[in-house]
Amino acid sequence: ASQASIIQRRPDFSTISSEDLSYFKNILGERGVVQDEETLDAVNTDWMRKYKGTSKLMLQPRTAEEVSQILKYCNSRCLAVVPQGGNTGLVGGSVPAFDEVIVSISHMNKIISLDKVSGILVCEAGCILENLIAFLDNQGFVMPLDLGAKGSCQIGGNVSTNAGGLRLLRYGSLHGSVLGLEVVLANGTVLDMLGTLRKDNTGYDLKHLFIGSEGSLGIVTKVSILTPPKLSSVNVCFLACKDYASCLKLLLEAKRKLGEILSAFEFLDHGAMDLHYLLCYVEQVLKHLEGVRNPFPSSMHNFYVLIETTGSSESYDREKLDAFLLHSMENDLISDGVVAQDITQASSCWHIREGIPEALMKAGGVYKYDLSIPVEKMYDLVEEMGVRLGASAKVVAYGHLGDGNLHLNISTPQYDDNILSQIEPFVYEWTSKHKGSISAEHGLGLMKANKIHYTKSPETVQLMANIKKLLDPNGILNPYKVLPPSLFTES
Ligand code: FAD
Ligand code: S2G
Ligand code: ZN
Repeated sequence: ASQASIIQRRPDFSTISSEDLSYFKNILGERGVVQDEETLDAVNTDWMRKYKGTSKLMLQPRTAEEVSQILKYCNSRCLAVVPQGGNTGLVGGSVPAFDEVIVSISHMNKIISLDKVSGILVCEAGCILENLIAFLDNQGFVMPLDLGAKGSCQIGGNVSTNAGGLRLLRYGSLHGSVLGLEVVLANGTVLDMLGTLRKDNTGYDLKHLFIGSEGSLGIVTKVSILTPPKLSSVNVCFLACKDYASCLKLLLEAKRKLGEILSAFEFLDHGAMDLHYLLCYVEQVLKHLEGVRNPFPSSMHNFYVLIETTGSSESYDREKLDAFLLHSMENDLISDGVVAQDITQASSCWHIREGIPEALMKAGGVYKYDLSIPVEKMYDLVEEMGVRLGASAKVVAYGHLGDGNLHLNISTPQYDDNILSQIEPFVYEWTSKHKGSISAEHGLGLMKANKIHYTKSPETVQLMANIKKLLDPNGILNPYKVLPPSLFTES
């Protein structure tokens, strides 16, 4: 809301009328047109409860054809829309900035096909990530991404934010694993790019435009994605390091000694481990890690690393992992740690890492910065931020160290503009100076639509705006997000 107060609602956008409602009821039926207060309150508010829109209408199409009819009509009426998946986005992209019509993809959640040899999955965009993970598990495959929001986020939202997550180190970006998309454009055109081929070099590969476009270029209605085979041997260890330099040495050692079986390398600092709610969880976890002494007493260590290996031979993998751990201990890269003995212990270790965002939300207000930074420099920013803020806020750092992705979170009892002014623009200027990215995986949304210049050149941003104007000339798709709104107001 504070962000939207800086921007003005575009006067050329219409407001919904009774004729509009009749039209939508006619194509979607009563159940596809939602106006009840309680539901609207939820879908107007983002996961962090930081952004709140004033939409009076949510539409729930069930087919790409219905999405096409909705967009064609909204385009002709100049009604702005915001596509919404699981509403777990963290940059204010999934909720209206003002009264945009919410187009929820949730009811488009069918699995269409799985090629059991190639592992190519075709499904509707509203499939929840966790459901796809479960479906594939029974078929001997895995999703090439996993994130803490898997219980709610949808594959269409994952594609639209080019989500990274906990397995990118092993399976790469969605730009590599997504083979095809069906997308509906602002004028209602249904773009069938739903190829299932690994190699297709016929013309411009347009699907990549929509991966990471955050609902600003089209609505994703179907996804075709390459899913890797599920392997039999998974090991998870949770290790403690005395300093950040040891974490970096450990990362290099893991890449060298674990090599092809390394499937995740996550880190969290003392500030993260010290979050009250996370500590409570650790106590809970340790209760049922019988006989495991607590290697996590936050007072003793400064950094924690979660390493996962995934391979096809338990004995081979354990031999590599044991050699790696022994070498790391002998060279003082780790000061303590546990190796999960079974799937329960493994998921408990993952829950500690995945539980940080929730723990932060319970601690009060949180300012989130999802940054790509050269790993050698990454923790310098955390320390500088700590000096800047002193006792006024708690600086918490964690993230996908294997990808050079820092999640810098500033935790305060409540949101406070004085704190914000000490963080921004410093954090963006620092990142830009170190040739980093001000958004590694969460996208730009509303929060950073005016910040893209810290990472992209003016010519690049202008070309993005030209593409946006070509595909959505009336600007009705997720306006005010991703790119500076000033590029779309008639000067
Ligand atoms: P939404 O939040 O509904 O929407 C996100 C954006 O995509 C919006 O701009 C929306 O307009 C657009 N959109 C959604 N669906 C469509 C569609 N079908 N067509 C076109 N546009 C669409 N993100 C990461 O990258 N890595 C992480 O590790 C990670 N961990 C998280 C952990 C937690 C606890 C939480 C709450 C979030 C986390 N996120 C992470 C952020 C978020 O989960 C991802 O951005 C996710 O991909 C959003 O999916 P969604 O379905 O919730 O999309
Ligand atoms: C993660 C989740 C959001 C955050 O946990 O990997 O992407 O920054 C984040 O808390
Ligand atoms: Zn993340």
